[in-house]
Amino acid sequence: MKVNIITVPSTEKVVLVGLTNHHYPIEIAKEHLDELEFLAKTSGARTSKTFLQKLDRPDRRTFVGKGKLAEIQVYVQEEGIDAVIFDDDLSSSQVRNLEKVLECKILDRSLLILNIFSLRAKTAQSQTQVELAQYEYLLPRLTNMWTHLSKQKGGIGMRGPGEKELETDRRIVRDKISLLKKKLVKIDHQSLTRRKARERMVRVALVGYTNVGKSTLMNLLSKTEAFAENKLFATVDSLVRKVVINQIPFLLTDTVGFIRKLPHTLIESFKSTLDEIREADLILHVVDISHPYFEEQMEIVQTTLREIGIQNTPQILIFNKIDRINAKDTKEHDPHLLDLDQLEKSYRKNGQQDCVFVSATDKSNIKELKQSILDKVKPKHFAIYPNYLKYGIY
Ligand SMILES: Nc1nc2c(ncn2[C@@H]2O[C@H](COP(=O)(O)OP(=O)(O)OP(=O)(O)O)[C@@H](O)[C@H]2O)c(=O)[nH]1
Ligand SMILES: [Mg+2]
Repeated sequence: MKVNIITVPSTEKVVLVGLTNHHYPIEIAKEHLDELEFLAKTSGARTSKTFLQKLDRPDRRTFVGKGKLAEIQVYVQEEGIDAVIFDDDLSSSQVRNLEKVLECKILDRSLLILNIFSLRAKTAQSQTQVELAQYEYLLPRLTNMWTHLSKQKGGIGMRGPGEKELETDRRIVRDKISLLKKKLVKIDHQSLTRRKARERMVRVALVGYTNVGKSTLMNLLSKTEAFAENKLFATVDSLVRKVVINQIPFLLTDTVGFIRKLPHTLIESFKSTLDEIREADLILHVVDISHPYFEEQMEIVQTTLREIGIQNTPQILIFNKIDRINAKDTKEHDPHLLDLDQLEKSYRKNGQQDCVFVSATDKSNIKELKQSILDKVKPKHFAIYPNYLKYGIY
């Protein structure tokens, strides 16, 4: 059996639904929906319309209120919409209720992210990790997802939703989960051996929100071709390259980007990929400074790092894409944008000693970036190889 949790083929027309309230004022809620639209586009779908409702908390039965639901229903029917995507996680009963009214595919942000990850995963390791995350997502929702999925092409089966079948399917999914976990242990063991076999070298990891330019910087620093693209989650597997600056070698890792509301099952099952970050001696936290909400993105990255158990690894903050805020027309567009000197001062004042402002595409300030990486890597390198220092090899 292969679970093919709802996918979004490129031909599909979708609508997006989110809430605004005192947690998410209208500006922020709109930005979240913009990001959801970018996720949908990355999945290959076309967004026809977005709906935003002012509601303190999601309606227990249908996420949005009755009136809004009726409005969405009319639109879905008139425009022949294929799927409705909600910005927050839906419970299984919400999915069922919404499906009854809207009569089309119902997805939430987590499912969409899982979908993108499964399209992007290239290695056996990341494919297994994503598949595990999908089954883990599915298991608690199986009761009602069953009807949901069984109506759709690529669902997990085509039989009716009788209790007995449901029990059988729960068992099948549980068996599958334990099988995948076993498979992952084996793969993890191999990659651990590989990591151990690497030369003892200082390890540096590129970390950041998705689409900030991590892979572009990786390419620049290591002169390789990591896959970079203006889509979310271009990178799902990690890539490790040896980089040498002024004769000091170190290993640089480029890995999966973070995003708000990253499904927990994904964090769990990507544990071994995230080990690359956990084992790093230095974190390069890349920020897209041209993004209007870059500070919220930074916060999400720091929270996710804490969630995966990374607290004290030294960091360099790399503010990337300065070409976009230097560009005159962007400034006119976004008058609140930013005096870089001011920003640097305020970060230093807040105890962040190392920050660099760069553009990976027009290669500005890359020399400064390399110098600040070197300043951090050098002492660690000589701590591993003290004799080199003693004999004055460098
Ligand atoms: N204007 C501008 N664009 C940049 C810069 N750096 C990267 N980009 C663009 O930003 C987009 C995303 O770059 P990636 O390097 O794929 O970003 P990433 O952080 O690896 O993204 P994920 O792997 O999806 O998490 C691409 O279209 C890049 O060309 C920069 O300094 N300036
Ligand atoms: Mg990338």
